[in-house]
This record gives sequence, structure tokens and C-alpha cells, in this order.
Amino acid sequence: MEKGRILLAVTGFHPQRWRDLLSAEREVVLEPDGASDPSITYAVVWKQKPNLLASLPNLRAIFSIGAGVDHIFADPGLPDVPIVKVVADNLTQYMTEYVVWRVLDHHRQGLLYRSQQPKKIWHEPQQRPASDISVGIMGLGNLGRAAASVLLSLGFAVNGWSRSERPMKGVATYSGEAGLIPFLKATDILVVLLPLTPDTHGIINYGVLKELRKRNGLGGSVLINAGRGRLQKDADIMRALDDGTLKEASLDVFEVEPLPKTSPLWGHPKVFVTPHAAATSDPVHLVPIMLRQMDAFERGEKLDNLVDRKAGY
Ligand code: NDP
Ligand code: OXD
Repeated sequence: MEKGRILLAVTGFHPQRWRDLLSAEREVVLEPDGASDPSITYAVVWKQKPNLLASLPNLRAIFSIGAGVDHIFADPGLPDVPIVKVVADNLTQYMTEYVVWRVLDHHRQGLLYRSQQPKKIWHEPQQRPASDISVGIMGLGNLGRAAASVLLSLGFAVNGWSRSERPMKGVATYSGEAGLIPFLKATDILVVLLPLTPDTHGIINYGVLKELRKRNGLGGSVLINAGRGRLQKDADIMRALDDGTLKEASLDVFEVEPLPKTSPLWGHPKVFVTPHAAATSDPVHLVPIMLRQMDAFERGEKLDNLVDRKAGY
């Protein structure tokens, strides 16, 4: 079988590095040659333009540039071909670093010390062991499990919540709707690593934040969201921070991105903002995985890391 041609369809960033690396082995185009270009076999995408893929007659698979695939499902003309999501050590490592960094910063009172320094305040708050703190990971998938195992090794108590039951040694696991409230009630630092689907849209709202445990060495519960912005209601987070339901938050993702300059989250003293940068997709690491999958597929092997279209992730 001849090597299939790739359509590289991205918005929001310049795809030159992806193009250079993919084209080392395959022909790559940035625009199809007409709406029904028969030469395209694969699409490598990040937020592809709506209906761009709809009528490509020989499209055999779509490769997401991210671990999340909500950007693909946003397309009303999405063809019914397999979708492959990113599962890669490099991306997992980045996310683990982000989660551990943010958990440790909240646990070790980073926000307080940063506020004390300009005022030259020499004050040490009471220090608690990590074992006093329960970190609850919402979304115990590839990224959630990797972060959980490092947090465990640091001595934190770890809870996990997933759609189906996902046992993990050392982690108190909860699942489904019935498991959500017990999971929250046992959690001091909530780490959100869910995919955005119709079921999870808006799940991080005031009612959910209100259920978090406050009996802990941090002096209040903490939210860390590195999943997707539309999992959360920005206004509910503001409300929870302002009335003390939340002590602090680290937010990597927002309902609208880039976060509008008018958002009060930018200047909120209890919020740490990063620009959807928790785990970047690096083509140097991800392109070889995609090319290997395409080669294997053409030899008749199965594609790995397929998206479950019904579940939406
Ligand atoms: P996975 O598909 O491996 O894991 C998703 C987890 O979420 C699974 O445990 C799944 O449950 C759980 N889940 C899904 N729907 C529900 C639901 N309705 N109720 C309860 N649990 C649910 O994904 P990854 O770990 O690879 O990635 C997670 C997300 O992280 C991505 O979808 C993306 O949005 C985000 N991300 C953000 C990045 C950033 O830079 N900010 C970078 C990379 C990813 P089950 O185990 O039962 O299937
Ligand atoms: C992803 C992301 O989904 O970068 O991988 O957000």
C-alpha cells in the first residue's frame, strides 16, 4: 500500500514544525485540493475548520494533536473515521510536573510567601505533612494516574474519580455520579484532569466546590484545573474564592481562551494563572508516534489510543 498523504489542519498556532517533521516521511498539505480531495488519507488536526474533513472520500483516520479531542468533536461535519488521541510519555511527564508543582505550591503556602516577600514579612505559618492532605484527581486516566503515582510517592493521600471503576493501588477510587459527592467530601485539593464531553461540561460549579473538604492543614480547599476550561464556570470559581469556599486556585484553562484581559481571574490574589500550558504537545516527541501508527495501520495493524466516539473522549 502506498504511503497515505496527510492533511495538516490546525488553527491557533503556526504548524511549521509539525509540517517539517511529518514531511520527513510523508507528503503533507495544509489545504485539501478541493472539498473532495481523494489524495488525503490522514488528517492531523488541532481545531480544524468546520466541515473541512466532511467530504474527503479516502480519509482513513484523524490524529489529534492533543490528548483532548473536544476540539475535533466541535466540527459539525466530522466524518465517521477512527480518531487517535495523544498518549505519550513526554506529554504525561509535562502534566505530572504541572500537577505536582501546583499541589506542592499550595501545600507549601507559595501564595502566602509570595505576598509576604515584597512587604519583607518574616512569618512561618504552621507546616503540615503531606499525609494530612488528600488530593482528589477528577479523571483518573492516562494523565491522572501518572500524577497520582508521583503524589503518592510524596506522601499525599490520593483519591481518584472516573466514569468507570478504575482501581489503583494506594488510591481511594470513586466512580460515576454516585461516587462524586463522597469523592469531593474526602478531597482537600481538587485536581481536574477530565476531558470535555456533554457529561462533564460545567461540572466544576459552585455546588460541586461547596462539597470539598475543609478539614485540612491548608486552611481551605483548593482547585487546580488543567483539563478544559468549559469544565468550569469561571464566575462560580470567583464566587467560591470570594466567600471562602475555596482558599486558592491554580487555573491553566478557562471558559474563553485566551483568558479575556477583562477577566477578574487575572488579578485575583488567590489565583495562579497559566495560559493553557500545563502540558504542551511537542511535535518532536509526538510526530514519530503518529508516523509509526500510520505505518502500522498500512500494514494492517490496529490503531492505538482510539477515541470512543460515544463517550466523547
Ligand atoms: P483519558 O481519556 O486517559 O482519561 C480521562 C479520564 O476522565 C478517565 O479516567 C475517564 O473515566 C474520566 N472521565 C471521563 N468522563 C467522565 C465522566 N463523565 N465522569 C467521570 N469521569 C470521567 O484522558 P487523559 O488523561 O489523557 O487527558 C485528560 C484531559 O486532560 C484531556 O481530555 C484534556 O482535556 C486535558 N489535557 C489538558 C492539557 C493542558 O495542557 N491543559 C494537556 C493535555 C490534556 P474512565 O477511566 O472510566 O474512562
Ligand atoms: C491537549 C492540550 O489536549 O494540550 O493535549 O490541551
